[in-house]
Amino acid sequence: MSSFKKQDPEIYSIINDETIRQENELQMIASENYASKAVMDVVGSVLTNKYAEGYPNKRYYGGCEFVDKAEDLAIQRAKDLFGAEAVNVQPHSGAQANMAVFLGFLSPGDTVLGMSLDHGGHLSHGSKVNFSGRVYNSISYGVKEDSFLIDYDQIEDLALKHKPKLIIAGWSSYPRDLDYSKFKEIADKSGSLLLADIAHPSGLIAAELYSNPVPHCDFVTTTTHKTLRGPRGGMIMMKEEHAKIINSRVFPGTQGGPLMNTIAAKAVAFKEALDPSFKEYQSQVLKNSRLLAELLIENGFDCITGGTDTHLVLLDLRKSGVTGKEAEQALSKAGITTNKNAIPFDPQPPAIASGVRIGTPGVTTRGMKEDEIRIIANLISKSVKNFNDSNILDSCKKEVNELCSRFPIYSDLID
Ligand code: DSN
Repeated sequence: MSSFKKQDPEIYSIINDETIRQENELQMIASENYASKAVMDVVGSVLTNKYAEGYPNKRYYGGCEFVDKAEDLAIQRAKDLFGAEAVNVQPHSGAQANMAVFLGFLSPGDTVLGMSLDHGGHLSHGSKVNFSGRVYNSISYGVKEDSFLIDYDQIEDLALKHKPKLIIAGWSSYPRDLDYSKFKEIADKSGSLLLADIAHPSGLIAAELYSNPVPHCDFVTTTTHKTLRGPRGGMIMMKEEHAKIINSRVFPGTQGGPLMNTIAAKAVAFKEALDPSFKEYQSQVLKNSRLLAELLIENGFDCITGGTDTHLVLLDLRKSGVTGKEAEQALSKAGITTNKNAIPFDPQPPAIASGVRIGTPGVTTRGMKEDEIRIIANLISKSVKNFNDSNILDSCKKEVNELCSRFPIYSDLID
């Protein structure tokens, strides 16, 4: 990094500050992780200079002989990782991956059935403020009010009533496994195509610790930077029969030049994920999140669904007298980065929210295990319960800094 310190001291200093923040604080946003130095090096490589519109061996630019190999490797490794028939590694993000599916198989005004954002879905699954809910007729399913578990009967009723062209199985804040075979059964009954968005659990799926939707779905989209721990980006897996249309809707349908540096970094991350150590990592992510949920419940908090099958815990703060916003701010002052999150049937608006989403992928990448999760659970409890007490939050922050110093991650990148 020092190569540009003199040239642009302002940006240099901003990156240095951010590196210090990531090093000294506990990153517990469920959708974040710490990518390996190999992944980050490749993102910052000369591949960023290369235009490669098109696909391997069918490009609109010369000089693609090396980037072609990188893209082929990324595709092959993704197939090996998830058992997919066909893969497109070019989407710049998960939302763009979803957009390519919509553009490929739906016409404006067609009906799509996805999980409501309020109940843990994602913006690009039909939210009215997103292209998916503006261009298409979006219908939402949710969770049951008593258990906060997905209501498959409701999905079936809605599917049979509205005959959606596409059903989406996927979430950004639902802590439980999904029954993809049930989704497939419903999609078959209503004559719908089925898309699984595995942006959050894809790392767990690669490690065979969460159900794999690939055998059941027409399309499976994911981001590559959450539990999968690669560079920021997206990917689409699909049945071979859909590959031609999907490829043409990614490029030229929704994107121009692919980010070849990011695609090569995806290949690096997939190689890391194929290594047996990745399975151990994901298994620890799960042990950590389950223990965290258990300890927070022991400390008097409610967790949505009473626990987790994933890398995240969704705290329900309604009975704690603290809003999600207040909890997020208090945790931030204590050096623990999380995000306020709506809970299902939330009485608060999204900008305040009654929940906080807490994920274990980042701290587990740093090597933290059960002993450290015990410390973290206490720090979270203390911070949220004393959200207005700056002395207590300061002392929690000291403990967080001390804990982080025992599990360095990017310390050699700090100036
Ligand atoms: N924004 C991501 C998340 O935090 O879950 C989803 O795209």
